[in-house]
Amino acid sequence: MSDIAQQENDLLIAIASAKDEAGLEAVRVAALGKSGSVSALLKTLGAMTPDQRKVQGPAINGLKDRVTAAIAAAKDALGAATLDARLRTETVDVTLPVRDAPVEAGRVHPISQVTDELTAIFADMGFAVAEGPDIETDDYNFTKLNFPEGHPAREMHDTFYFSPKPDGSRLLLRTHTSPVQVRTMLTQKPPIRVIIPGRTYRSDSDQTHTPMFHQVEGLVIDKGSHLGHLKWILEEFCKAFFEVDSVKMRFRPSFFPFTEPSLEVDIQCKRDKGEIRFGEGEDWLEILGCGMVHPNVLRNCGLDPAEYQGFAWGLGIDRIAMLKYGMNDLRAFFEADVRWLAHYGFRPLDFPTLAGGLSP
Ligand code: 2U9
Repeated sequence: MSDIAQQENDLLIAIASAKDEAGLEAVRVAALGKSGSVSALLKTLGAMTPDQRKVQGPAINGLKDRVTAAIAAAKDALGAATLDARLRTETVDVTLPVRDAPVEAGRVHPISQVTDELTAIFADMGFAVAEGPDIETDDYNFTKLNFPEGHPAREMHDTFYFSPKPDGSRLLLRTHTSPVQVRTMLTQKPPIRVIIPGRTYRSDSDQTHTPMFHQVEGLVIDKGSHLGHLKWILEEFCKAFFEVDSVKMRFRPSFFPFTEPSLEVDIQCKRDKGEIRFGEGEDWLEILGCGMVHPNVLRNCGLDPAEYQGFAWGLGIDRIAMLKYGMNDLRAFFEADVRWLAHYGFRPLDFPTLAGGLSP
């Protein structure tokens, strides 16, 4: 056997006997590396005569090509065997608990949670959600709602005004979500059943007031709607929201420019060591305001009070969130402290529904 044939034989045996990829790599370096045996043979070509090179060139290059191909094939085979071995030994325990994903770590703010809860309750009664701009005109925020020019009720709202325009008119940050009802009446034909949750603004700040706060207001306009309907809706809402079987409600006369008659509503509760429980007890807690839509407001919004009647109500979302979930300082709602949110926030996938339960 020639030297070249002998070397090929030895190398093919070494390649076939390599037990793993590291062993195979050692054979490759010993044959094809810079100081490898095949590389050494290739280097001898330079010192040969042209006739010798004609014979030895193809023989040595053929050796190099066959050894290279054999190493590549062995590498593929060893790789497949390694993968097989890993697949046989590595197992996944599908019964292990899932690690916290970002969606699990994040928390829903109590205001968003309570807004979702009350939207679910009113949607179940057939109400749609309406929205409108935070920046409003004096006309939609006050005039159409029967606040006469210079009326003290305008001052009571502690309004944030923008600088006057050249014509003297001033835009403002809406002081209630009521302008959205005005916009709804001006653009939709009755029957109307809407709720409007949203941001509202008044220049006021202490433990129970923040310059920006959240309201939800409701409006029903139809032929023949009356206070009995309103009382039923509010009672059903309170039972569903506070998750109790019965609530006692007390309706007291009040005044709002946009409703006549106007009423303030208390619900029965029990105060116990700083905790409030609903559906029991002998105490009363004011929860919302309501009334029949004032005929002037209906007329201002293009409706004939002889044909259509309506009722409306309004309540503070922040306040009912504090009551339901036992938070006592409203300012913490807006400080964006993730530790507070981790404590008081809600899990994002526990979306409130009437069927599945409102609160976790
Ligand atoms: C239209 C007609 C009537 C909405 C109403 C109240 C009574 C009310 C307050 C509760 C606490 C606001 O967040 S709060 O300070 N709201 O008492 N809101 S009736 O009445 C309307 C609204 C729009 C066109």
